[in-house]
Amino acid sequence: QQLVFATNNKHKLEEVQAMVKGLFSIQSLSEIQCEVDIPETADTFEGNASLKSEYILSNYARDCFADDSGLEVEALNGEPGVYSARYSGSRDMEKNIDLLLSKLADKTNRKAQFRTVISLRLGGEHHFFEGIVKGSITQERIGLRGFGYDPIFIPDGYIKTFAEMSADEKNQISHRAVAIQKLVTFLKNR
Ligand code: ITT
Repeated sequence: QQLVFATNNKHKLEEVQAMVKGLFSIQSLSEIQCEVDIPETADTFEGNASLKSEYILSNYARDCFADDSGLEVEALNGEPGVYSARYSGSRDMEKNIDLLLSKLADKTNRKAQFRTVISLRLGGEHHFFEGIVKGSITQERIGLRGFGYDPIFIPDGYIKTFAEMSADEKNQISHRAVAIQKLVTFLKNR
């Protein structure tokens, strides 16, 4: 089984490649010579994941999946949510994290969750898989690994951020791991 993974995010690609090793094989967008930044104009994770997978299906006629994800902060009514990649208006994660921490500065409720929605296009069918990990937002950045909001997110039951974990450790418990596990189970049962 070979699936195209419709992402331009090399961190997502690395994480998912490690998770599905030996189970199925992934082709990246660069491997199919796709250089486009697929437009994400929807206002839900499902909508954006669906746009990304649909682009590959209609332009390359390939079975594929896409991951749309983000951080949802309770005290900010779910922000940054689908706007996680461009919360400050640019893709600069330093600015995005600064903005988030400043909006939370006077808040005692630091609860948040990461959410991933995967859209799978397989043999003309369309399926979604969701993964959520609950946790809390730190006062400042801690740790140098991972990507995105990892330095400010501590998953429930842990005392360190995703950015302090090894890739293996994050890949055991992350939102993306939960969604990919559901995808793997689905593919196994076919
Ligand atoms: P593709 O759309 O090409 O897959 P992207 O980076 O634009 O890549 P999203 O639209 O799904 O991905 O934006 C998600 C943003 O949420 C991402 O840029 C990160 O800032 C953040 N994010 C997603 N998963 C994360 C994770 O596991 N750890 C930390 N931050 C994450």
